Amino acid sequence: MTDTETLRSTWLARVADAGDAPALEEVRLAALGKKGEISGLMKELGRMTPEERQTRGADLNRLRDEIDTALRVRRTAMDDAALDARLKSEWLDVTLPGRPRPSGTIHPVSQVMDEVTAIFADMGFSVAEGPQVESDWFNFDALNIPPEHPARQEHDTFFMARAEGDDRAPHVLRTHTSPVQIRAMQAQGAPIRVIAPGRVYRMDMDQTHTPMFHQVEGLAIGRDISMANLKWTLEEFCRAFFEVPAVELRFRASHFPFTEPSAEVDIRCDWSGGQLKIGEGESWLEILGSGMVHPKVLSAAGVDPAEWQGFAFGMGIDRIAMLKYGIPDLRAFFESDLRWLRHYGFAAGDVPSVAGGLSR
Ligand code: 2NL
Repeated sequence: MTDTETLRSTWLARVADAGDAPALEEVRLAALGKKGEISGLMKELGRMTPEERQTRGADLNRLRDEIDTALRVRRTAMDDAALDARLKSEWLDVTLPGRPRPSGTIHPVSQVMDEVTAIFADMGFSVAEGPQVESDWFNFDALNIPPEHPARQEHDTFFMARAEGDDRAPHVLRTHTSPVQIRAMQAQGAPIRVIAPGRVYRMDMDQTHTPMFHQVEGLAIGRDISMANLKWTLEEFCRAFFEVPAVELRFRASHFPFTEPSAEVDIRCDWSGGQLKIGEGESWLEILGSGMVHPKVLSAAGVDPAEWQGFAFGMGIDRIAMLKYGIPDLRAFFESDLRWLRHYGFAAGDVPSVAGGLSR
């Protein structure tokens, strides 16, 4: 074996034997570094005769290149192996199903309340809230329901307790959200456009009544607001709420102490096929009560009836929720049955929008 061949097999063996990157670097320095063996041999070329130098120089150059290539190949193999190991240890199955996280749902009443609010907000109504425990005056007197008026009995009112010997009229759990609108008129005066959604209470419990239920009332007062404005507003609301291209409403003369004239409003519908369709068919469904605000109610709220007039309406949220979403039993609404809530509840992302926009 020639000297160069010995060198080659020695150094290539050392490259192959290097166990890791630092060991390989040591081999590189020992062979090709400034003080490395091959570099040392190359320095000796200067002392040779030109003939010797030609063959020896070429041999050493080739040897140096071979060792250099072997070092690079080994280095790349080491890097690849390290990457493979890392990829193996950090392997992640992105197709695995996520861990189930318990999540609640939006109650149909909350959903419908938000939908109703969005539609009326789009028509320029603001939202007002007020206390659920009301004074007798705000719940009744201000709404033209004086003491001894038969409507007081019809309201099946829950009364709060009074201290022994205190014979002022007891406070009540509000039987409607009208007091909220009385308060809004007192605070803001006219003109005003407001809706009052919220909980109301009546001592009643059967197939179609719960002692607590939800109502939304609306009020629009201006200088010349009429039944015509009421009709358009309610038609527009029903069209948007029930998400149908057109609705037909029927105004039936009625009586409420707080409105004059008063009308109950029915919507055209179809029950054939066991499923409710709004806007077509031969049936009528009562959905709300309404009328022109009674002058006495305006006066009680500090608004001059000689200068201002307007409409008001009230509807049951639970009832329109049942109609829109096909929920059969009212009492299940407030039983907090998780299976029911999951079935009829809404996802948090299911935010209401005004369906189809409003026609103007
Ligand atoms: C119904 C009937 C109605 C009103 C509520 C009202 C409020 C004020 C003044 C006058 Cl501040 N009226 N609200 C008017 C007519 C009917 O509700 O059947 N609700 C479920």
